[in-house]
Amino acid sequence: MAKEQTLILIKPDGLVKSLTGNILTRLSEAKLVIVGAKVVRPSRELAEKHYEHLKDKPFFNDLIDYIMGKHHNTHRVVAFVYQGENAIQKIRDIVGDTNPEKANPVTIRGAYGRITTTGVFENVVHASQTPEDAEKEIKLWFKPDELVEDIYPTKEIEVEKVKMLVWA
Ligand code: DAT
Ligand code: MG
Repeated sequence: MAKEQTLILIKPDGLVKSLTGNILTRLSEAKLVIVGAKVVRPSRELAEKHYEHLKDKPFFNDLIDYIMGKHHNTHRVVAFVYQGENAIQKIRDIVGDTNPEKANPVTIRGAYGRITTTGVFENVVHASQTPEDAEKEIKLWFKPDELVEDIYPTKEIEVEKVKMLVWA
């Protein structure tokens, strides 16, 4: 089997519950390699693109608010790209079912997730479901030079007059 990549997000509930260490320890059971990692403040645009496939669902707006941290008084998500053989399935097995109440209790979502009284699935982590999803998601959350492996084709572009923040 060829090497695969997968995007993992530690969602705001995972962060405010201080679960980062536990989650990374659990994910390390998959024996994969981390090729990208960063803390992100997700914009609404990024959140909506990430969950584009669910835009017609009744829970879409709540889902966007949740991933943007609005339910947890934060605006942080930690993003990782893991690489290795069969990475997507291996990680999904450790992460567990989408519905945290249905997830096996030994999985991350089963152990730490909950459904709020308003019906939001607070399931602690995101993990890509297919190679196509993984490619779309990794390209959304990471720039090519933020990964230590060249996993998708890149191109060089020349830019003029770019505004960017630098240290004052
Ligand atoms: P997954 O996150 O397991 O890949 P998904 O892509 O189908 O699942 O959905 C993305 C997120 O949307 C999921 O993590 C939680 C939320 N969600 C999915 N189905 C839901 C439902 N029936 N009610 C509330 N939230 C739901
Ligand atoms: Mg999904």
